[in-house]
Amino acid sequence: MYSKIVLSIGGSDSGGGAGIQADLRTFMSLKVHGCTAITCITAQNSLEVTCVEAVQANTLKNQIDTLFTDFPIQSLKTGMLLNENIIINTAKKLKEYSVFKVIDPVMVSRTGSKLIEDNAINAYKKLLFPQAEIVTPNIFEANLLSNIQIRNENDIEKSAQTILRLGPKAVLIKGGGLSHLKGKDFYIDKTGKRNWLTHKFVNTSNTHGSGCTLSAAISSYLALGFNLIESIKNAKLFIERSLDKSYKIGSGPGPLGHYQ
Ligand code: PXL
Repeated sequence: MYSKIVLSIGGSDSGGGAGIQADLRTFMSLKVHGCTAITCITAQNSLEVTCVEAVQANTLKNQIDTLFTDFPIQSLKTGMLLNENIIINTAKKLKEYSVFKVIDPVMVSRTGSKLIEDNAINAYKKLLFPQAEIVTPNIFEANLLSNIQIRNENDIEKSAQTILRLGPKAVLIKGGGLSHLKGKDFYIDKTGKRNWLTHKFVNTSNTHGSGCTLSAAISSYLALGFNLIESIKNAKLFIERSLDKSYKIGSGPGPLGHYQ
């Protein structure tokens, strides 16, 4: 029990639904030990993000180094990195550590909140994607990363190919932002594998933090020894179960129910 260790590098969601709070609940549910390096603090509820403050560069670096000095971490995920500076510092630090890296390029939430500064996107592409085991954008993020307007499956496949050329070993584009593609994600990797992965559609508006939960679950299964495709399939089943148990706490979309 809890013999594997996973690190989440990302932002705090004061509402407890997304960000590192969702990641920690995922890690606990999947029985891996979760630790965190916090990049920024958001003030938010289910309707809006009202304020964001970045953590100082030195504090971020120290969180990462201090953890790796003592813990045999198997995998990590990055979530909300907010700005170019944080991305540059994180990428530099992560080069020193050879573990599975799941990069969730958090830029726009599914409800449309902007979670990154505009000039930061290039740093993601240049510095973090080449280190990634997998990159997991939603369709809005895929659009920004590939400059391809996404309306259908064909656009998603083209966008995934473009993002794969930026250097990650694999790309998973989450279709959930398009109503006819809920639960359908497109996978492509460097070995030439490509596949649409589907899970049961769960009819709920309580999806806040589903992207964070998916990347946290993929990194957990990688730490537990599953290969990448198995990790994604297991993570999608976990999302399905968590959506089944999602609940409403405010006026907007509620969080997933990770406890099962
Ligand atoms: O869902 C992406 C996300 C990641 N990290 C934090 C967030 C959100 C969305 O609200 O608040 C901290």
